[in-house]
Amino acid sequence: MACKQMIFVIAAALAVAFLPALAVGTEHWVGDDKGWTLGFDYAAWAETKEFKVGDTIVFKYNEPSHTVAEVGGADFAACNKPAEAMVMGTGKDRVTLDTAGRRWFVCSVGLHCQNGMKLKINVLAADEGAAMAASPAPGSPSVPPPPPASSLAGKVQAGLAQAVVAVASVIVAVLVF
Ligand SMILES: [Cu+2]
Repeated sequence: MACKQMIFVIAAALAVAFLPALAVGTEHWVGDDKGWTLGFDYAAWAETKEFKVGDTIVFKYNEPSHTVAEVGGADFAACNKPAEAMVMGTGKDRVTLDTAGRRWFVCSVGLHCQNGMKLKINVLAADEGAAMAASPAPGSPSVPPPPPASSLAGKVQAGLAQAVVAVASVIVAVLVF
């Protein structure tokens, strides 16, 4: 009996410890079932999605009708493809979103970019739970964001924090004066 309970507790602890590591990123098919094509609003499409570090985006199209070139923000705005830009053309190009921040993609064929084949996304850092489990990155604030006020646990925590601060202030005051 005790042995079984022990195994359950260990299994539960392991599950909690390793769940974030097992979490698999989302695969976003650009343009959903329309794919990477002319006559599609990729800005509106991107608005409906949430891109996170670890996710993948897939550009699906009939090659060689289109390409996918990753460019900088200014080149994106101007629909310019610099000579050194990385151009993909497999018809099913996968891009792993390995860092947080903005990324810009255009089709480098003809005037396709000017005609709307351009995608700008903002990649968010991995979710807070995973971020907090990992050691904080250098330069990142060590204080976790305050819990949402709506949650009871958050209110209790906030109350406790206030009490601790109040007690600490009293102790400091007593020691100083
Ligand atoms: Cu194109």
